[in-house]
Amino acid sequence: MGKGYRTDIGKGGETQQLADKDGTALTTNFGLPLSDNENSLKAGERGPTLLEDFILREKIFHFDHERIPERIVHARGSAAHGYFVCTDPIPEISRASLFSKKGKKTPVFARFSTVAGGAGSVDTPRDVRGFAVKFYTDEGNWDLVGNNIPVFFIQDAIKFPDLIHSVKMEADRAFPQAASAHDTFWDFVSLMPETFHTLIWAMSDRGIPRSLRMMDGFGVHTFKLVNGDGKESFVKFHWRPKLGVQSLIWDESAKLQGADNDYHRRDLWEAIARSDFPEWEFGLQIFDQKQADSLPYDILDATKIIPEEIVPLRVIGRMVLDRNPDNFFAETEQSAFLPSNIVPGIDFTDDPLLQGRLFSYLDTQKSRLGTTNFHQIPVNAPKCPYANMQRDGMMQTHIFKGRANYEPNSLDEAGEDPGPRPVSTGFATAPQEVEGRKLRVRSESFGDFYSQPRLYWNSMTESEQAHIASAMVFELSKVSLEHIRVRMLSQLRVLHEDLAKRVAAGLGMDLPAAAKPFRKPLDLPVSDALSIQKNWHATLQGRQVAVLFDEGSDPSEIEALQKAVTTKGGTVFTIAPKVGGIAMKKGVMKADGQLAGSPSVLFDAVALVLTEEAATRLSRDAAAVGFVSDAYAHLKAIGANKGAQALLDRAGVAPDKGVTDLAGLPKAATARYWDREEKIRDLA
Ligand code: HDE
Repeated sequence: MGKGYRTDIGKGGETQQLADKDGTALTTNFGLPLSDNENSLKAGERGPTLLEDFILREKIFHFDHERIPERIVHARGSAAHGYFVCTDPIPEISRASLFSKKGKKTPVFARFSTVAGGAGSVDTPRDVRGFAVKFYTDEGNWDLVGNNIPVFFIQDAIKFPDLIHSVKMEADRAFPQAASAHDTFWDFVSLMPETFHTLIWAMSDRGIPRSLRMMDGFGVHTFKLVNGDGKESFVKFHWRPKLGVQSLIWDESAKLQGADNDYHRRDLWEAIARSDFPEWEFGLQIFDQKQADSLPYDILDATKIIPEEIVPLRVIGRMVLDRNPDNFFAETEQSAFLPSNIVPGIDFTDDPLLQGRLFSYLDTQKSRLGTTNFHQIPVNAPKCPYANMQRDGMMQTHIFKGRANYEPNSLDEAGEDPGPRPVSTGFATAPQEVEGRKLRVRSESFGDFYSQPRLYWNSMTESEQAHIASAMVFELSKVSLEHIRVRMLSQLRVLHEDLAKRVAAGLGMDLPAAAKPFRKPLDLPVSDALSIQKNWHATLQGRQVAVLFDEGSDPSEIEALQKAVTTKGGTVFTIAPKVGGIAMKKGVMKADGQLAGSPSVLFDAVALVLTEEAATRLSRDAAAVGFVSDAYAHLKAIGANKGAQALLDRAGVAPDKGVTDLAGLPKAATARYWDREEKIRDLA
């Protein structure tokens, strides 16, 4: 019987686990040591509980208030600590201290999120992903609160509440959760063509990332960089994952929602726990006013990208996430990101979406974290000294000394501490000429809604185009009001006739007349940088191979595969019908997972190491057949030994480049087999 095992409950706590000899004493919140954590105070052994029981009341009172309001958007998130290191200093462009020296390290906290779902919702819906990074610089916190898609749905902050109301669960019925495939979202977007650029990104494979470690990040808005002489440049911020961008197949992402609700959260946590640290390059697109004026769109419009072929990325640093949070609530949940947190050397532009965000994020923290002192929560506090005359408020934890809570003061003349004062090197807004009439309008330079989504469509591979068209068919098929579908089709005709035709055919609807655009779309030059498939990293790093085995399997075949995969940076997860131990050709082997609970959607490639007998037996098991047929349908590499043939046949696997013997699997597992798709799925 283990230490502290209790057999005799009910006598008043004398059999509890005790910390008398070692360990930490259990106390109330005010330090009173407790002798019993099992029983409330009662009038008589079976009698009513007494109001006097302050210990019970304190415990329940605290528990009752454990939850705080979740974020109104981006509620579902996962985060990690790490660092940013400058690899190419840019003092001639920005005086920001974190970019000043090669090798300079700045601690960071990064939080990734979905947008629409609640805090407990699934990790793999079709959605934009948040990509928020807090840099704890030596001149204050800089929060780059971005997304994995470089553009946003709307141009002006005043439309944000409407956009979010439309995409979240519908107001009367409270469904669907974490999904854009419903009437109100498509009603809104079909009426607002400025949404189309972000919409086509979200409908593409970018909307269903394989892993948080395999997503781009973007600052979205144009910002300013300012050097020590006050010279300004425009900039767009980019994060590029070391593992390359990878995405799921839609059917896979839908199945993952059942197989592992925490698929992305677990993947991030486990990678860091095994020291396989996620990493991104930090790149800048730097340009000046002249270049900005030469573009056929407005750099203040957050629905536009500047293709990398026009302004290339200059990589100046990298971010490594190397530490999981110690406590989810204290750190991830209470982290507060503010686009208004900038540092000397970085400044805002007049992008009307950004300008609205500068208010919203500060404001929302008061309702979420309950106090104006949320900056004192450790994850939010700067790591450099900070001091001002802000005082008091709920949950004040600083004990300020002296009388200097106003400025200017002359208390130093009386020998008292005068407190902090402004410094000449402190932040100064980049001066800018502003004149004009007060107007509630949208600039005409923001008026082209179709050219860039068309550019995106034209830049995709055939397979990526098929995914976009099919995603739109899927989503619009869930729209019950026909006039919304018709309106969307008429809009798609302006975006691209081919896309409109394919979506109409997929829905089984006639093409309506085309919408009348405010400005006729341009045919912009294709940007290969936008395609995931054209930029695929053929690597095993970060990828996981599942190995299915059963009675009689040869352990040496599994070991050889394990070695080949791990030496190339991949990981292996073994699966068998039972986890407790399987009698192998030689000895007994325990699996990491049980077959029914470890479907192939969780892995990047699968291996079958089976005897003929086991393969025949497993051909009658739906979990085994589904394991193989799903891997095939999700365009994954399948490696099999000779014995496994019966299971391959039963699962309908036809030979192609992605179906190989065990020796060929480590190489095959670096890819997905897009060509296979037309053989197994009707795409739009
Ligand atoms: Fe946000 N957004 N947003 N957003 N956003 C929030 O702030 C808002 C926008 C983004 O991990 C909220 O602290 C407005 C663009 C991320 O904690 C809220 C507008 C981009 C996160 C808010 C936008 C983002 C948020 C909710 C239109 C990419 C999660 C909780 C003007 C550049 C941060 C919170 C985290 C969170 C408002 C548009 C990214 C309500 C008003 C564009 C990554 O303040």
